[in-house]
Amino acid sequence: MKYASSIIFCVLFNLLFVNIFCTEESSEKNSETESCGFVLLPRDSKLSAKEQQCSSDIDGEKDCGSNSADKYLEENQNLENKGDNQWANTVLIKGGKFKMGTDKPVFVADGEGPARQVMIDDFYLEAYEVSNKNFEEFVESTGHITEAEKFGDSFVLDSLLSEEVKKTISQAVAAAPWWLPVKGADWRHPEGTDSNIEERMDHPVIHVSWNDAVAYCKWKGMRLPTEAEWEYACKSGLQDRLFPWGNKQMPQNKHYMNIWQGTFPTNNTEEDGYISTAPVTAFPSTHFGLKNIVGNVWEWTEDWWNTQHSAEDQHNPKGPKSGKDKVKKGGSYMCHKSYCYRFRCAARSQNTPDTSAGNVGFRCAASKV
Ligand SMILES: *[C@@H]1O[C@H](CO)[C@@H](O)[C@H](O)[C@H]1NC(C)=O
Ligand SMILES: [Ca+2]
Ligand SMILES: [Ca+2]
Repeated sequence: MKYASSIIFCVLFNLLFVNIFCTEESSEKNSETESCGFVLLPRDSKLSAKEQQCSSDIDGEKDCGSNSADKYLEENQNLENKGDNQWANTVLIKGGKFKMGTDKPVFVADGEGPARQVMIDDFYLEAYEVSNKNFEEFVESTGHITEAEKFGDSFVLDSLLSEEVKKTISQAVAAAPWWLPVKGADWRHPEGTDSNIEERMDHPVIHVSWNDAVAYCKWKGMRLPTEAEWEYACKSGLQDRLFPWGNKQMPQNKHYMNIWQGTFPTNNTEEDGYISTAPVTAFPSTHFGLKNIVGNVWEWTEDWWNTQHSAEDQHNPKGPKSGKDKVKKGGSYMCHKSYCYRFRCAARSQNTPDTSAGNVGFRCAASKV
């Protein structure tokens, strides 16, 4: 019972969280999964309650055999295996069949299920999230102006802001008051005008919208991965596992990704070494040679968001023809199992294509011709 209620509670709480960007549109929406009506729930009581109720361990399953996850990850790196690939730091993901989604969804309303058989063709995927350095090259060569720069603000986690910047902010996101719309926050100024990226050129670029991500990938002669490709890459050829290395969040009690340790949103104990973003090269590579595919920053995918999926077999599915939100995958440094257990490969979330925030980035893909 405790398990069931904690799941339900987490679902509710997470709906609050994932929908924070659309508070203005709440009146237009009516279905539960899309609604931002959850902003009406009092948040204070939820916070303390979820900490108690959502803490039960839902890893649930045995890990992937007795082999060390480390060994599995390191032995199978194929970063060197570039083949006929023209892009640096890109891996060839050999296609195959896999189970997309899960029949054991944590967040039913997110459309994590049902599990369905999906066939993926060979494709290329960048081994790393796109870094500030990469993005700077793009901006210097194209003059691209990001949507955060056009709008003049972007969302930043409150605890990362200076007191000076905090003082200037009068509004917060009702359902998620730790998100603050910060004037002047953009990819070069991740925490607003008094911040910069000088020491973070190897960190993932943030405050980039889906539209910005598409422009970058086009410039590289690439594209965003489909959700199916992304998830196939994340699952590393494993059947029905939570993470790229198996089912344990922390094999051998070691950190394999940049997420949140401590109590969200008040106390980040930084046990994995990072309070915010980590370099795109941090943490072990997955079986397919990818870094930070889960954690660090969320990654935009090509697909429009919906939560109803056919259980039929599919070949290179591309999601719905149209929609309002785009799918993002992998979770971020802000995710804690207690409220955003979305650093699992099958987990998903969404934002409008013009949304930007301090925990969303991307990596590019390309078809194998
Ligand atoms: C944060 O959590 C850690 C570990 O539980 C604790 O030792 C520390 O005192 C907490 N810090 C704050 C500011 O609450
Ligand atoms: Ca961290
Ligand atoms: Ca990531």
